[in-house]
Amino acid sequence: MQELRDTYLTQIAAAADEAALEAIRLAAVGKKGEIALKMRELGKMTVEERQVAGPALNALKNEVNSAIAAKKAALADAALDERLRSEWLDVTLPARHARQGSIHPISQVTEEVTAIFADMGFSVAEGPQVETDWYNFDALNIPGHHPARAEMDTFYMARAEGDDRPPHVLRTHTSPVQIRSMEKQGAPIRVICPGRVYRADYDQTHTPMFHQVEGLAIDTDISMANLKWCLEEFVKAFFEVDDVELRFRASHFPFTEPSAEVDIRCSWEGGQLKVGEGDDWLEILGSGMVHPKVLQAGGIDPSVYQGFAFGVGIDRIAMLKYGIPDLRAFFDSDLRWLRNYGFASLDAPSLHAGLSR
Ligand code: 2U9
Repeated sequence: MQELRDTYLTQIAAAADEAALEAIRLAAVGKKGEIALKMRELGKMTVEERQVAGPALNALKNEVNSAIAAKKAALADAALDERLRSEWLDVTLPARHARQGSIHPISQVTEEVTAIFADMGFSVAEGPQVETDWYNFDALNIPGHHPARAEMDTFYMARAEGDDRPPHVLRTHTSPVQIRSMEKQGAPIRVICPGRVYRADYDQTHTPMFHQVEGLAIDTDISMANLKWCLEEFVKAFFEVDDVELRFRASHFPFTEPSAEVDIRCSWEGGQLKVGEGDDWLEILGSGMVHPKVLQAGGIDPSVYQGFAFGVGIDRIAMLKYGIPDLRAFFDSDLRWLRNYGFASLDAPSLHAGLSR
């Protein structure tokens, strides 16, 4: 009996894990374990023998059970200690460097303008930045001899030597996209075309690449009154004011007749632009009724349809809305100026990536 006790207690002390412990328990005190077998033999003993062996076996069973329970608790403690040792986190370490970016003001303003016109039923169209001279000029009533071609400071693409076709151009406005939309979908049409445009011009207020949004609405009963209402709604929404006053100044563009430049009433108190009040006027866009020749070039019958069009310089209205004084800021890769004008960083990579956007 003593031998049995020593064997089991030694095995229990040496058990490496719960599984080993369970195997010992089954072999020792399980229903078919060694102690149970010995208990079954009690019946064959004399009364005297049984009085000694019975309590001894019971005591052994209890002792083995308690040794197993104690060892089980010790193993659990050791496992917890091991986890505490290996799974610690040093919260005092410096944070991992997160790459930071920001939405570009031009992108944000393009989205703002697009959303406002989308609310008024305009769809968005895009087109190539390298255009034929037909789409960029002729279709827009700017023939080869027209002074506007020279004035536009066009970038011409080189042709292969011996190729006498007229060169492609970097589009000088997004108007070609509207011609393409007219050809593709016909009238009626309500479309806005945001995008990059190019003119060989570089000074304080001009960069060789800049951004426009142009709009076009064509139907059987479109007038300048519709144009004015649309632009008023746009200006109110864009500058986030309840009221605006628009002033149409007669102008000239080859692709519209009549044409008007549009000013908004404003004040410049303390260098800060306030739209809708004050005694100043600020020019913000050009517009007009689409020239019949342009409708025709886009495959739309000018005796049935008429339409309005407008063009806005995105860079310019972005500067006005966000108080950005210098065009060069748009080409600066330093994020500090963006934060200065209130452009928040894009979501930084985080532990919750995928949930936050
Ligand atoms: C089609 C027909 C007519 C688009 C128009 C303007 C007037 C205009 C300027 C605004 C500032 C260019 O970026 S800017 O320098 N644009 O004044 N744009 S009407 O007229 C169109 C366009 C497409 C088929």
